[in-house]
Amino acid sequence: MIIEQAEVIVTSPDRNFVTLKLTTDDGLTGLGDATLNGRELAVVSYLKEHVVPLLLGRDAHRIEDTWQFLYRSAYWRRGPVTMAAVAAVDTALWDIKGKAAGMPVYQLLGGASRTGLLAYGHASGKTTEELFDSIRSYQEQGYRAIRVQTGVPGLKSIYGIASNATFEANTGVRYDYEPAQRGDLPKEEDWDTRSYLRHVPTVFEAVRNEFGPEVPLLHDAHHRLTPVQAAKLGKSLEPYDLFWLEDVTPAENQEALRLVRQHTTTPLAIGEIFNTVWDYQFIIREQLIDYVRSAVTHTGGISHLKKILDYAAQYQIKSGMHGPTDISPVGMAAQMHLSLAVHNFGILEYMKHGQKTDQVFAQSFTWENGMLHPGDKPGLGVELDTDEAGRYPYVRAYLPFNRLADGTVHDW
Ligand code: GCO
Ligand code: MG
Repeated sequence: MIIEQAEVIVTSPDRNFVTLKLTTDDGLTGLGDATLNGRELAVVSYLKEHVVPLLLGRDAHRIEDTWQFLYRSAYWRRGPVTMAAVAAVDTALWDIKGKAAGMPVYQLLGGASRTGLLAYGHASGKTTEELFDSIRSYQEQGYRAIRVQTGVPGLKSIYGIASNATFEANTGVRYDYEPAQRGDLPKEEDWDTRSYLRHVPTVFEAVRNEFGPEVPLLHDAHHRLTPVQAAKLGKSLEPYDLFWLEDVTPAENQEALRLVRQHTTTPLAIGEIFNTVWDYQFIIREQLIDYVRSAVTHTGGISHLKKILDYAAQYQIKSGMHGPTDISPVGMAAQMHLSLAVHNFGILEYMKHGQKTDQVFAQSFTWENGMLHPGDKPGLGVELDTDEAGRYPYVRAYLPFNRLADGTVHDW
């Protein structure tokens, strides 16, 4: 079980993905996702230049020791680039251990705590009519829980809404599937908080009237509000009984959530851009959130996210792992195994990848009646077809950014 080979594979079937592939002297392979949307090549270089040389010759069984070694020996701790690189190594080692044991990774994490994983999909529409069609189509695909993102009158383009047909035809990309746009420069979007705060509650009222009280609804404010604006939004959405309201304030300031929490009983989710337990230390201890949004890919892997979730469990806080298209099939598989095993699972985001991606990554998870299951193949259950991956070289892509009407850059 000595690591003999470590390859960093970059491929861009429907979007960019970075995958670490480890091979041991007895021929076992393990995969880890290291995709950091819009900054992919920084992680490639971190892995290739600084991590791969440290891995060769190490015992692949020593997952915790390798994690601690990579985290502590760098001296420069934390940060999305470092933690995505550490995550890829950790995930690949769990994959290898599962294969060595002949067991799916969830068995090594304590076994299944449930039969399947509730997952939510992304409905969106510029108008209420388009939104309703989108919600219906997600329900037809079996989704039981649905995230609702809406256009705002006066704003041209906004986070989470499908691009228009012309854009889609020109680029082959639908915006609700992929916010990162291929091209040399990031796309500029516009933002107006007052219009947004006025409009969103009216949309949720319309959705509840049309689809009834049962369906779990979610919404992502994507870091754009001040604490008092966030509190106001949470309060105004209370009648519509959201499953969660996500990322209401910019994530750096954990204390902002105190004010939000004092004013609303709408459940709060945060953390997709956090990368260690230290980012959660205060908000979990003070019980300021209800769901941990971290993905395995961006939080140091299965080992570290499990520690965050065990800490969160003491406060009845549940998992709500980040599962957009920029988490690769390897990252999604890793978080399905972890989600199946931990007691405090809440929900999993599941956006579905494109066809080309599914050809590059052979997967063994199942999706039935709105529930995911990682499957029972040894390890993570994902294999990468390197020939197929080689057909799609890296394409530069950026996430968009926001400007207010007067030209000021705003949080995206
Ligand atoms: C979500 C996220 C994504 C992010 C994207 C950035 O809730 O799924 O907010 O849409 O914007 O993953 O890379
Ligand atoms: Mg989000």
